Amino acid sequence: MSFKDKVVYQIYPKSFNCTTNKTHGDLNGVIEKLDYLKELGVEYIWLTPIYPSPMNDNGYDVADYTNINPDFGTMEDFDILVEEANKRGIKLMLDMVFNHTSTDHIWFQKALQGEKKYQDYYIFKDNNNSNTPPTNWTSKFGGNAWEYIETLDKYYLHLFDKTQADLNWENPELREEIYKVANFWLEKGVKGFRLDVINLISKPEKYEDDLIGDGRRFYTDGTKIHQYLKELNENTFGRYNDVITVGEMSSTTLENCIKYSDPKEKELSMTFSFHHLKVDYKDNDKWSLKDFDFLELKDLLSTWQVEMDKNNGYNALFWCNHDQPRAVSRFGNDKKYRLESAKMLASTLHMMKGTPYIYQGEEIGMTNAKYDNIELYSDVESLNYYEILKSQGKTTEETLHILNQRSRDNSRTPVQWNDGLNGGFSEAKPWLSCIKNYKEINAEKSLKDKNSIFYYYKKLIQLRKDYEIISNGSFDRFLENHKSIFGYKRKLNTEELICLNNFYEEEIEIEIEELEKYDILISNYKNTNFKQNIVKLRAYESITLYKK
Ligand code: TEU
Repeated sequence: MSFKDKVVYQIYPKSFNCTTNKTHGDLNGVIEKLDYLKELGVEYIWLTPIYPSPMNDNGYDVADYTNINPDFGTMEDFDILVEEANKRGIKLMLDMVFNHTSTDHIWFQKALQGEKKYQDYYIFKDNNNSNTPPTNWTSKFGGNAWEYIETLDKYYLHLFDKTQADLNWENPELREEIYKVANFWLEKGVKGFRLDVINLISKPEKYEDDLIGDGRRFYTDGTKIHQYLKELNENTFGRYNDVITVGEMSSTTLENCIKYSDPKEKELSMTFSFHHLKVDYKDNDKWSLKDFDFLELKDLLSTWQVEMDKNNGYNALFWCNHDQPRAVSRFGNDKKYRLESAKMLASTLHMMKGTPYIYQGEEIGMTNAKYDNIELYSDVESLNYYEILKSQGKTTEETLHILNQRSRDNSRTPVQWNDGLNGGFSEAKPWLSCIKNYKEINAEKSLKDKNSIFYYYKKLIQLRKDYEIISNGSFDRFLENHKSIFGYKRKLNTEELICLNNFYEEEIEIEIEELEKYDILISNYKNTNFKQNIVKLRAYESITLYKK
């Protein structure tokens, strides 16, 4: 089954659409918007976790893998969602959080009560009267990665929040439990999985302090990771020929991603990697700001395009998700050139080889929340880092300025459906405040305007289905060292495609040989500015040329 001409839409249910006038979205809210998604043309939706959870990390702290969080609805609602989506040619992908569970999970609760069987599902280490954590590793959300349990006189590992305990994949019994979970959902008609931080599941044999880093080098792409993925594949989704999988790979390498996604390795269909989304981290630190390094961005994306292709790997393509700030606010201009830059970013990504992912609201050009008060933030990571940054001596103002750009809440705000109360999300006050610009930026308005970002995405999605060169052509760097244009060429037999994207305001002229032989496949300005062999690119202009 080929999925390479299809596009995935990511839904963060808590913020997508509410049908009960509560503070958060629900599964019926997704059902209600299926026609909207069909109109857009996406053929998969990925739902971030919908399982029972204390929601300390908005569902990534799973308390029960095979049920539905009552806040989102019932199992019956879920079955109806699968059925209704199917009717519209849309398949469902679920988020599988297999690196850790919530500490509310029955397995962890039994471990706490002293049951050895369940202690071995997690990573517990004896205190041995030392009263210091087993290693100095830091949690991804700040602070030490070990939590002490007095009644057991043991520590357990949590690479994320302290209510997210890491699972012990060394234990075959645990692995069997995980297969059961995956098979449960496959039997329900789920056609894809997004595997949360899956490259962190293989922990080292020996636990030691990291004297040069935060510990990640000991557990990222760990020694048994490929073996675990092969076994997971063989025992679950590998038994189907129409199920796709994408692994979220934290701080990974190209070599590993090639292996994760090479079909002959029988691991996963594709991988998310994040190097291109760190080009604005000063000294590789998320909480330290700098302007994005455009040449580095181009080089990273191009290298992954070329190398994955050459070696039989396959990329998932994305700018946005629920952990990232909005791309239009980050790499574009979310004020004067919001329309142009949102479309330009869309073309840059959608003309590449790989499977594009659209994160809810991206298709209407939603912006960062940029809350000006810490009270408005909700994310556990943001709240932790607010304290950490302040304790390092930053002022409240400086700290908020950083959160304005880096907080995961920037993209978790309710989807802006119309210009009514709370952007049409709910009549109740949403769990996370709506961005005030919903009167200007909303789906209803986008649907009425043929020139909107929505219809631009719709066209990109259709082009991928109509032109094999987009899903299958080779990728060649073009204008590699240009300081404001991201250009590349794609080739398939005699066909050729040239994608030109101006990432800045300043007008630029580019020479294209035999320009007259090309047609314009898509562009974000009404008229083009061609003179003989010269293409003039205005602020954030994007043009894709095509030759048979
Ligand atoms: O995210 C993994 C992850 O490490 C990052 O995206 C992280 O949020 C960021 O680097 C911190 O700066 C996944 C999920 O997408 C995320 O929402 C969860 O919080 C996390 O795993 C834990 O399950």
